[in-house]
Amino acid sequence: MHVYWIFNCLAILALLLENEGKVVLSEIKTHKSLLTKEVCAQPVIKKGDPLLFSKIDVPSELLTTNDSLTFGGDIRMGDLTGDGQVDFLVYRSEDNAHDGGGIKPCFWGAFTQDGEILWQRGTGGEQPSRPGPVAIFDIDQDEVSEIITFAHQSGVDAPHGSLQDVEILIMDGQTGEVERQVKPEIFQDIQGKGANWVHQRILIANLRGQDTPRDFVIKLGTYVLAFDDQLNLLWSYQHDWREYSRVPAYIPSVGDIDNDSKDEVNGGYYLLDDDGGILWEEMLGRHMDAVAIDYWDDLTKKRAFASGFGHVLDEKGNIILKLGEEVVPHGQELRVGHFDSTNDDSL
Ligand SMILES: [Ca+2]
Ligand SMILES: [Ca+2]
Ligand SMILES: [Ca+2]
Ligand SMILES: [Ca+2]
Repeated sequence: MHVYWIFNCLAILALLLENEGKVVLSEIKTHKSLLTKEVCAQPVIKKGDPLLFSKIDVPSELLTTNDSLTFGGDIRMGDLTGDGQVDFLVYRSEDNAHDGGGIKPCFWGAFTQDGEILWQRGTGGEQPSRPGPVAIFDIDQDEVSEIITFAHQSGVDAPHGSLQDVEILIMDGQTGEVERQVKPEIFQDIQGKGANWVHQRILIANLRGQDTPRDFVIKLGTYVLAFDDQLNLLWSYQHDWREYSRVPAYIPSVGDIDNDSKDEVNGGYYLLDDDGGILWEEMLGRHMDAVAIDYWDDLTKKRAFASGFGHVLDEKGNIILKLGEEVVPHGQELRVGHFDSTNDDSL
């Protein structure tokens, strides 16, 4: 499914998928500009075409206008009301970050599929230029989703590219009320710039081997931080790679690679144990844009995938596959899938 955020309308495009002879239609919303009147009047649907199902306007109260553009912001999806139906959260950020990155959210607005506003918090804000640190997840397992988010502190003066004016909030998804609020001491020391500073995503993880994930990991420039559901800092990791094209993955990945029911963190140049210990570190190849932890050659063990020069490694750093620079000179997005059914006997 492809999701786009286009000014004041949510656009979700889905594909018609052939599934054992049946056509499966995923839920579809689309922006009006993507659908011509002719298509509306007489749709000609071909396999693989996106198809309009319905359209949801972002409630006007949740929009802002800047430089003659009116927009909602970046978006997250999740069941905020606990009724089993997906809801939406738009957020915008202070522009006090490199390249307008979304690292300092200052506005959040939640609404349902029917366009009913659930709540809003904050004001103003810019369209985040990259996906920022906002996640929807039931992190305390009370069957209601929370919003885990960084938040700009408007009354705090801080240098450009610094986290000194940022705190972490856990908000009730249904009401937007702040349940927990922490300004980690380590934020005083963290600042960044350039391409490696504009990607901040909260990665939900199970670092403590609980029944369900109740922790999260986030990469902030050269740091990786891990928090529990009480916003305690579990551990931090820092590396020294800073040069463009020679830095670890913009966004790490989490997964249980050593079968201890706890998640490890793959950054492409490093693999961190669930407690933040270093399992391996190596500058494997340039442009280590994307990584994953998933099954590859053995259905009992996951592997670390790394886009830079096309690597697959085990938890000890042994290279299982290396495609090399000639084949993968700039490995950008990486996905792991099961495409070759002829290998089924070996898996
Ligand atoms: Ca809902
Ligand atoms: Ca909850
Ligand atoms: Ca593990
Ligand atoms: Ca482990």
